[in-house]
Amino acid sequence: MKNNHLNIKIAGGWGALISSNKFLLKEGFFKPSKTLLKLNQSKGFDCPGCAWPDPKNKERSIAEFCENGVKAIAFETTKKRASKEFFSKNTVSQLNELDVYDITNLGRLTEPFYYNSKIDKYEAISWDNAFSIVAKHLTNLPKPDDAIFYTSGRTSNEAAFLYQLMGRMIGTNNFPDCSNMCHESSGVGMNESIGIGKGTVSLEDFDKAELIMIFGQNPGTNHPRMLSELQKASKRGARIVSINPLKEAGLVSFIHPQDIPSMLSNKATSISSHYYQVKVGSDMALIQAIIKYILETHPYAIDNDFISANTNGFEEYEETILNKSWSVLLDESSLKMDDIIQISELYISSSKTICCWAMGLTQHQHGVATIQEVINLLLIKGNIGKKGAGACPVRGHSNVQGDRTVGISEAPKEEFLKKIDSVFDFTSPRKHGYDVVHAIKAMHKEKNKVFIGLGGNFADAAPDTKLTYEALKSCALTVHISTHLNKSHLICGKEALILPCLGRTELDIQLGGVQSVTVEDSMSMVHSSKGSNIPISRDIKSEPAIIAGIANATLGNEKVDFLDLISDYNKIRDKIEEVLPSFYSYNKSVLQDDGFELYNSAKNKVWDTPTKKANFLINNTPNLNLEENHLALMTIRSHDQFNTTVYDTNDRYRGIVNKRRVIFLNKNDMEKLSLKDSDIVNIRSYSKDKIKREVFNFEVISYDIRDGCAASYFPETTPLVSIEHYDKKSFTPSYKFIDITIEKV
Ligand SMILES: Nc1nc2c(c(=O)[nH]1)N[C@H]1C(S)=C(S)[C@@H](COP(=O)(O)OP(=O)(O)OC[C@H]3O[C@@H](n4cnc5c(=O)[nH]c(N)nc54)[C@H](O)[C@@H]3O)O[C@H]1N2
Ligand SMILES: Nc1nc2c(c(=O)[nH]1)N[C@H]1C(S)=C(S)[C@@H](COP(=O)(O)OP(=O)(O)OC[C@H]3O[C@@H](n4cnc5c(=O)[nH]c(N)nc54)[C@H](O)[C@@H]3O)O[C@H]1N2
Ligand SMILES: [Mo]
Repeated sequence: MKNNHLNIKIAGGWGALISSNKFLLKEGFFKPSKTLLKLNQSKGFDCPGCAWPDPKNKERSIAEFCENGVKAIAFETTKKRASKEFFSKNTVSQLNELDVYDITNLGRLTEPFYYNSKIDKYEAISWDNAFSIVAKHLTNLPKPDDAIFYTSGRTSNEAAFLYQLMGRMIGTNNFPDCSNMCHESSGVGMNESIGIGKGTVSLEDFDKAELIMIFGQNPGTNHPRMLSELQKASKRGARIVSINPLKEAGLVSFIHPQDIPSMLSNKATSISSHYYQVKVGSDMALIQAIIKYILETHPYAIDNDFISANTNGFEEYEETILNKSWSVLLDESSLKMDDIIQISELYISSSKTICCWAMGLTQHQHGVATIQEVINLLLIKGNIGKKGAGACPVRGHSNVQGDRTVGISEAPKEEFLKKIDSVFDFTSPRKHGYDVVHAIKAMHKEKNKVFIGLGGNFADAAPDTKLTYEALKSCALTVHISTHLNKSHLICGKEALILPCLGRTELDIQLGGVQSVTVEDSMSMVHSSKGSNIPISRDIKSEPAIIAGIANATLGNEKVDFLDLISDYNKIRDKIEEVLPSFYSYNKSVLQDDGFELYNSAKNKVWDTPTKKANFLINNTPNLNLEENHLALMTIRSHDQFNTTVYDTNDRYRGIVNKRRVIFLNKNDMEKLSLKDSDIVNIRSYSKDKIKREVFNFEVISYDIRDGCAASYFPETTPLVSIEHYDKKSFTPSYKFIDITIEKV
């Protein structure tokens, strides 16, 4: 049986160029193309795609974007509209019959809409009426904690800061965030280990690293501009080790679509020098095995000076690892001894190593433990706080890191709350709030809550789809501040509102003139973003203006004059600086071409932990054994989607054309299960709550994926994710390890 899906091993190249043009044409070529010239330029706007940083201004090309950035821009500048005419023709029940591609391609929202449950339709409503409905609910809450304020990471620092202020003035810390489903395990794990929840590398470190290890990440699709750094590193002879159950084209080789000679000669650069296909979830044991091998056979490779000056708990950690049996570790790590020796020797011989990771490590029940093991690996050779080395959690949404920095957190630090209290003269609540998992459980159990979503698509992003839908439907009011129509708008509370907002590319004019916002990338660089396109409708507002409208209607202007703050966003930034001194001279610094870098303690070998040292932390490896004929399913992104937005139904690097209901399987597993390519199957998952969760009619695709593992796209397979399976410290759902069986239809 010939398998076409194993042959695509080059990312970028002509395919990327052709695809970019296709998306520009689909959405009306001229406007998106013109918009692209401002993308990621110092006087332009920040890409609404991923959080990968921009090069220094003088090194930026005129086209500082990737194929998937083009898709994001084409999508935002689309001609399609979800307008009042559109809603008058369709009931919410009818729209709910559509699949995720159809719903997310209905277009930009043009004015505020209120759900009329009598006729099951959205109808236009004025902004003032919309704000009063929200205010009526927020002022009549039985208790402040009945309000839930969700945030998605595209929101600017300014909007996020106002949002958390409003929520805390109402009296709650209920700020579930897309981060809870994403890099929370990195934040929680690193905070305990090294006293900061952010990465410790800059873009320049990629020019110096001798070894780059990439765990559980698919940069070819999700951070395509990272491939340029990897390409440079590979060309100068750095080793790149990929650890991934699935062979990802972007990690194999790459042609930069803006490199004309390479395009003409079709000459690709190899990206990974080494590729290890581990079983899903086994990275933690693998790292322990590497460390054990080094401790046993090459103890001289350990950086004892660094360890004694900077760390705590090494002896105990060393003893634990040395006492672990090789047979157990080998079994758990899912690789052969030869592989472990090879990776260990690469690590030993490198004097500067960067470890990168994304969702393949964080979205597990042992996500935090795995991240702490990565940090242990870096610490044994002093690879934190050194040029060319460090920890690189590659963030998702373009401002997910910034939102956290300015206060979107259900578990805020006391120091932050104290500052908020003194700057704004009120007492903010101290009780920690709900993360995503606990918000769903609370909405489901207690009913009649008020749910507000600042961006995002909670209904389809959160785990356990059926339960999440029931939870949202049981709310007294659901409100979504959004650019495009999505499923969350169709899973209505008893009352429901859609409040449409400007996108990144659009001109934002307030009383004080044209405004810009600011964002923080994955490497702690803060810079400004200014849209210039004429907004798609006169009746949409900026995110800060919508929040100020709600806050003003709910809280008045006695303590904080929200409407005055949004007249000129410099005023919001001044307040951010008052609360967070690391934003020193904020309004001036963001005007610099490259913005400014926030202070990063770990990078300076200052360890902001209770021990004042970097901590070696010991965690138990999980039991990942499955019953006979069960597989571990990871839910992943296709090349043509941005989280729950499906731009198109192809996945070029994996050879998938015009379909999404597919499941990637290893040939040996297919043989064992008597399956062949193109068979249609139902998938069932198993969880400790014993609830039967199923999805139907997926096509089998044989793929270069590790045996015992399977992969499929979300959100189609999210109904399989149990609400009970999450990391007990970060509360991140286990989207990457779902115990499943497959049944042929
Ligand atoms: N174009 C585009 N860009 C995006 C996004 C998008 O949807 N589209 N989303 C943005 C967001 S919010 C995020 S968080 C990032 C996500 O970026 P990624 O984390 O790259 O996204 P995923 O598709 O979840 O891919 C997870 C990868 O981890 C591997 N993997 C799964 N489980 C394991 C495991 O147990 N161990 C190891 N070693 N590997 C594993 C999978 O094979 C896959 O290659 O991308 C951001 N950028
Ligand atoms: N099964 C499974 N589920 C997952 C994951 C997984 O790997 N597997 N990954 C998780 C991860 S990493 C993340 S980050 C979450 C993502 O969760 P979310 O951030 O909630 O979801 P998105 O799909 O990114 O949100 C898309 C919506 O945001 C709105 N939007 C777009 N741009 C803007 C803007 O500029 N402003 C405003 N206000 N709204 C805007 C649009 O209406 C669009 O429909 O999903 C998680 N869910
Ligand atoms: Mo994410």
